Amino acid sequence: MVTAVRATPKIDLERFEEEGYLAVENVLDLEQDLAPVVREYEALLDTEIDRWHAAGKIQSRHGDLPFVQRLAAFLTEAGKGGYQAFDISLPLRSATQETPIHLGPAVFNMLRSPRLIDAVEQVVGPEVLSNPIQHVRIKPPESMLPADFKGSLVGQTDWHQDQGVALPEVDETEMLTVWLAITDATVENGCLCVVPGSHKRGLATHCPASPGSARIGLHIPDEIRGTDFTPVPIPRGGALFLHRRTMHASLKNLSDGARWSFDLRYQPIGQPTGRPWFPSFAVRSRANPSLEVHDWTVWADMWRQARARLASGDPVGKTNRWDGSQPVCA
Ligand SMILES: O=C(O)CCC(=O)C(=O)O
Ligand SMILES: [Fe+2]
Repeated sequence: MVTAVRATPKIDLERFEEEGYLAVENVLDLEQDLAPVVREYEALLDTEIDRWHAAGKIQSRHGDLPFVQRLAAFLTEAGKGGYQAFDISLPLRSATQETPIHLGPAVFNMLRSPRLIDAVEQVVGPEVLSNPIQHVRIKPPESMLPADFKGSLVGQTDWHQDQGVALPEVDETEMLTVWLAITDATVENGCLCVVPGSHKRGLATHCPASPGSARIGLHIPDEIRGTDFTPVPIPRGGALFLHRRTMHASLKNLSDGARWSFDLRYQPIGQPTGRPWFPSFAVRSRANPSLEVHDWTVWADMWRQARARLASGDPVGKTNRWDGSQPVCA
């Protein structure tokens, strides 16, 4: 069989620097990168449902449903805690030795996908670190989940800059957000929206949501953001590159299917990550290739060690710089 070798996506750096975002098509190989991730998560959903069912914490396995309906049915029964096992990161405050996290070979391969890293290298340079601020968001239709999922990883995301939700140590880090579409992301199913050029306006004040407000977490108030924004649909296998100061949010998933993405971050090796408790690793080093981590079990162990440290009560101070005391937050 002859496998077509597709050229590395050419990144329009000038445009990225001007607009603060760039849609990049065909970053992931659908067969080699994307399909294994989908299979890994289908198996994970089976495992999680078995685990919760065996513990008597859910009544049904929902075995006859397609993936996204099954996930929604499981989460509805399990509650918000049911999602943690799917994420590729840990909670900073409440981690215990038992806190689940998904650390699988298909996800690791995707993080290191050569085509993806070729594209990232054009922005970040030849020494590429995987920054540990990362999530998977498999968002079922809003109508399928109870209201208390609002503000969680499977709900709508409020306006923010990624620099604003990390510690100030990240301010000078050339961190690139890479948002990967596993399903087509459309206006209907809740693609991301950006404020073009907003990365040039500096770091905006972020406010914690006040209890009972319609906001859904740490967010940039509308007075600062303004009213203009651009939705950025991304076809499956494509990526949205975001500057760390580009204001962005997601729409709601009003479709009847899943809106599934991974948000990853990359940066030059040697700069602070903004999440010092979590492990980062060299994805590509032209200067010192021996630094690169190629084995998914090494990566998984790094996260398990981080979990053990957090579980042992290693003090986590503030995780971002905001306290809501700025007048605009009142
Ligand atoms: O997918 C989302 O809803 C939010 C993603 C995001 O904020 C990011 O990629 O930085
Ligand atoms: Fe973000």
